[in-house]
Amino acid sequence: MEQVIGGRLAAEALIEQGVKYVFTLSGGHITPIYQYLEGSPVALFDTRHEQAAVFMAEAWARMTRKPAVAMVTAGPGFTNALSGIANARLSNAPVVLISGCVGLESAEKLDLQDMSQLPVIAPMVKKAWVCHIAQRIPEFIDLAFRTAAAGRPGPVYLELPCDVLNKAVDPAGVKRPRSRVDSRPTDPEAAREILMMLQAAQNPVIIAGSGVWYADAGEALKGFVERSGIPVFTGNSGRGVISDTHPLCFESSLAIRPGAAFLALASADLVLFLGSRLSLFFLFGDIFRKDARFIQADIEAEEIGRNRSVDLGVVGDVRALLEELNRSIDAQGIGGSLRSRFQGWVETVRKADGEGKAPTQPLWESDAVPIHPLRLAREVDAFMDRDDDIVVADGGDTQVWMGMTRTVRGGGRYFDSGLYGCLAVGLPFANAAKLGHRESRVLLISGDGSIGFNFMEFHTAIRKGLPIVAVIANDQSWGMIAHSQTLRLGHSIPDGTWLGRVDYHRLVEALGGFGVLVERPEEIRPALEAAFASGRTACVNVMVDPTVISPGSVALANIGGYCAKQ
Ligand SMILES: Cc1ncc(C[n+]2csc(CCOP(=O)(O)OP(=O)(O)O)c2C)c(N)n1
Ligand SMILES: [Mg+2]
Repeated sequence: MEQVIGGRLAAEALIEQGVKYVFTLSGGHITPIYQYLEGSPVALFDTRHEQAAVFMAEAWARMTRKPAVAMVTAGPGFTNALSGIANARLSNAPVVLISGCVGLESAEKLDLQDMSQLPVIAPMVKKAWVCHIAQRIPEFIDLAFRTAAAGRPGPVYLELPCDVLNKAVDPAGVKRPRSRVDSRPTDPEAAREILMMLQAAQNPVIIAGSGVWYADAGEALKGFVERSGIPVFTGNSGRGVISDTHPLCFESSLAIRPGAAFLALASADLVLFLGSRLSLFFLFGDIFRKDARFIQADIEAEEIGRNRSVDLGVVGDVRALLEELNRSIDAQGIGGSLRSRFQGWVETVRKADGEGKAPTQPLWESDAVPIHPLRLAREVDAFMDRDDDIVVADGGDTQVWMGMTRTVRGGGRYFDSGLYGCLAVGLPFANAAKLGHRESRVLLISGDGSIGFNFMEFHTAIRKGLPIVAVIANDQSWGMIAHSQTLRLGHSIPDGTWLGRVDYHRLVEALGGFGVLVERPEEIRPALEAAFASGRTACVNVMVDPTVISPGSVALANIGGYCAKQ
């Protein structure tokens, strides 16, 4: 029988998994896989930096809620991918990173691009493997996909040495498994207990995190919120699982967001914490009352109880739990009494929402020159008003301002770096969003510092025909760090925080895109219109006030508990 090489087995396994894109940057060690993907149903999507390839895979995985593949070459290709993997880990994105490496036979011979890759990445991923046997490559690829998606999703790593990829083997001995588990277990007893606790509560809140999005539980959540009349907040990849425009949704759970979040979270007597984590974004749990009844549901048992003890922990699929809650409310006929019980509380939260937004209103409407960054965020939010619009935010203060402002109308429609806070995600995330949603408008708002890391992804967008619009909030500095230094030291340290004026829009024009400069607030909307109308990859370079300090900078100035001004 005709022999096949390992690279072909890898390519065929990716095709078999139904992969649409492999996000990648080339290298000799992975050419045996490229060779068999060329012309196949799996497209090679090549970026200008391996980090960008992994960020694209992260965004793709977060959008589709399925494993997404990044492929990099041995040594430097691998090390360039690491920041992306760390980001995917903290955002629970099921990224399958496939890396080449030197041949098994040349270990320790001083071969090109040699390094010991597995021990570096093993602690960063759910699981890491080297496949030593060419015939077993399809099994390992199946294992990688299964593991990335199982339980709480997250990145995995598969290393394929180049001599394994080049090895010719008899295809008769190859197993080609494709296994999927799709059971959604929950405990019906838990739903009954939750309803009993709710019937004794006065001021409950629901917090919906990325687990709600990954479990595709948006509809079930909406049904539960409408049945029970409990105010809901969303966080991280959970943003949009219920629309911010829903009358019972009070937008982001971040306390720095103008609105009701701070009051509601700090005064709730019962918290239903669904598929979320008690991270810094909840002051490690301290934002809640100590005596609040705390119910936490998560797919991962180890997550329950992190940073605070719980009154009820439910391990399982959050959609199954919400569906069970909805069934029980209907069966017991208690929806009406729950809704009237919490009606007054909802009014209190609604009032807090209005009062919480009032001080920010003049800043959202500011006519100041240089432009107030909140005015820019508001213009972006108002312009991107279609249900299927996608907004990506990257940067320090820029990301905070946008997070304080964005109205998210659906799941998978708003992306930022998340808890890892890795600057540079913007262009790769936006490119992935446009690639997956050609019919939707995709806008990136990025800090001027952040746009620099992966700037050549403008070129990727242009080459691949992705007409994204990138708005740069240009404060000519690493603003968040400058501001936190000002708060902490009384001044910012220019070496390390000041970048100066750069005509980013002209750089994008030089690459073949559309560029426009904006210096006055009334120019923002026409510039956005022109950028989208151009049908090209566009850069709107907006000069904003470098002196305005976001609440994120205030938090950063106090990081680690240090807050004394010297
Ligand atoms: C990869 C990476 N490097 C450094 C940092 C530290 N950092 C956090 S915010 C920030 C400044 C970001 O500047 P810019 O993108 O211009 O946004 P701005 O704060 O000015 O709005 C820096 C350097 C980080 N989070 N990630
Ligand atoms: Mg900046």
